[in-house]
Amino acid sequence: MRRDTGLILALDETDAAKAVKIAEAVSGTADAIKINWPLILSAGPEIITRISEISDVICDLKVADIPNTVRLIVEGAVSRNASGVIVHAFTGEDSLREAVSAAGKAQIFAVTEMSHPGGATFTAPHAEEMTEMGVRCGVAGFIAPATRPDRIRTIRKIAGDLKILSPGVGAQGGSASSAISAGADYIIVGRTVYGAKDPLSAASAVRDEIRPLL
Ligand code: OMP
Repeated sequence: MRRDTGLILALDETDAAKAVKIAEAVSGTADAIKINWPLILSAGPEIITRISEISDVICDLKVADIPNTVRLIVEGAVSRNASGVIVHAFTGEDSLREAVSAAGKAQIFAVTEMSHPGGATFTAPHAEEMTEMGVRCGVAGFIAPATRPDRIRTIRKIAGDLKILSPGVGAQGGSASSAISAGADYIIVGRTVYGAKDPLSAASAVRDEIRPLL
């Protein structure tokens, strides 16, 4: 995945035609487009391949299962041309290793601490351990919360050179520049961009905010 702008668009738009239009408009300004269940459930899994014709695609399936099921899901995403897949780390080392193995050349990103308030209850107390485990398992990077930049700083110390992708900017209250300054490589932004009247100018505003910090 390139790092020209440091912006990843979270395309949680459920109208498939609108989603494709937004992807086309924003693709030059975002380094990748992240697709989650809302769009996959409304448009069908073919949307992964369709968006991959426009941009690198990260499939945010938040896979959390036994190793065999993890493999089947990751293979299903990669065979549709996903460049990356987001999985949960709390399932443990065997499931995480299986995800990395099933991904082949695609990249696995493991969730450490989630960005919403509930993320502080169960994920935060184990985020450091989950990051250490991710490093051992060979993941490409981690998801860490833009809503708590101090936690990005902590996770960065463990993650070393691995990527940190950080959601929670805008609609969830986090700041893009604070997350990048704390050690994130990419900012994941959804509603602030795809929900804007002009998604390209909203994406450009985030790009311009973080450009001096990359
Ligand atoms: P907005 O809040 O609309 O910017 O969207 C954030 C996107 O990042 C959504 O697609 C979430 O599912 C995703 N996300 C989080 O918000 N918090 C997390 O802790 C992890 C993710 C994620 O894995 O991408």
